[in-house]
Amino acid sequence: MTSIRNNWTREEITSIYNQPILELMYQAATVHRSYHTTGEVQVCTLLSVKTGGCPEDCAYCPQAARYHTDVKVHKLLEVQEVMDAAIRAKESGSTRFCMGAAWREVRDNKDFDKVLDMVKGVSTMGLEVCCTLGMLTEDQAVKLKEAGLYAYNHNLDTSEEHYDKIISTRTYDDRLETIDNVRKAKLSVCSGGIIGMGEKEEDRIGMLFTLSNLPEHPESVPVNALVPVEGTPLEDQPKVSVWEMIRMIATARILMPKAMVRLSAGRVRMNVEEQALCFMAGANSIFAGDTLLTTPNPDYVSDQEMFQVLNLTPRASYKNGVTPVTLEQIPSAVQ
Ligand code: SAM
Ligand code: DTB
Ligand code: SF4
Repeated sequence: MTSIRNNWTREEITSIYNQPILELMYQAATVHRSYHTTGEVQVCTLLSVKTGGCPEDCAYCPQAARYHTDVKVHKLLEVQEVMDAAIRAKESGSTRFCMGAAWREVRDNKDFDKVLDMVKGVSTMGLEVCCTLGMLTEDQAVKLKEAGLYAYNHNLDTSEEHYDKIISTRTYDDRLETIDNVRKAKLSVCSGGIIGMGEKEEDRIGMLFTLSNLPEHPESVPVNALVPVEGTPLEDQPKVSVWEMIRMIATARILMPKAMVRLSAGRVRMNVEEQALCFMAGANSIFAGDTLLTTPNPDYVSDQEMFQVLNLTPRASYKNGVTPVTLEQIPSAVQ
């Protein structure tokens, strides 16, 4: 087994990334096999619990209030609606349920209390519960943990150098600080990014450099291909090729061997053969369900067919040994 390292240099990452593609895939597949069960894929479901109207200016995002997109703005869902969606996700085979909110940051208000109730409810269903709610303080991260949250998603999205070309309303350091707060609360960290936003190859390498040199690697690394949405500044970006996705996934796999590398947004524009190459290159997680947060994703039937053709098996929840929370374990303050 290769060792886990947090001292990768840009030069090392560049030479891994730029290997001939078949060599890169072979190296990544070898690392993958020594750390994970081949053919096992984690199936996650996303739910947008608060949609649109976001004050941030992320150039890729259909939910930013300042861009005129077709996204239907929706206030925070009711706890029961979320519970029903989680039951459907579980019945369709997902083991992780991720709730997303179009917020800049979490505020200590009634909406946050409602999200804590959602987390409390979903975590007792045996699903790994994840949230992505924007910036968090350590105190808020602890409250989420106490409510039964398993993981928190907070993407770096791109390199530090490219960041201000994509977002001006927050900084890279803000992002890193939230990730640190999530770690301090002993939550599992999910952090990755998007390719296809006009960044250079050095930016993709730069993002992997930051992720793989965090004091602890994220347990999940989502690799998203930009979904260009009409009305956003990035609406006309060309489609990323499968080879670019493979290079990102394979390099992430080699740098962060234990992480779940998630083939995230963009699957809707990939055929089964292309997705197979991504699994070969070390991807071992997907989002299932016909919508991501607001944009389309492959439907249930086509994913079922893909799992059969590629002999993939869904990964069980809490496989790393952490057991699900039960109601008895939740401190009374949040019950
Ligand atoms: N507002 C919170 C935040 O920004 O952290 C949580 C929700 S935000 C929609 C979660 C992630 O979705 C972003 O960090 C970005 O990586 C991804 N995302 C948003 N729009 C996307 C798009 N058009 N294509 C690909 N990924 C996208
Ligand atoms: C992640 O990295 N990708 C997901 C999840 N984490 C939250 C979100 C993808 C969103 C794609 C655009 C949309 O559907 O709105
Ligand atoms: Fe808001 Fe998140 Fe979209 Fe940025 S990515 S506009 S913070 S919802």
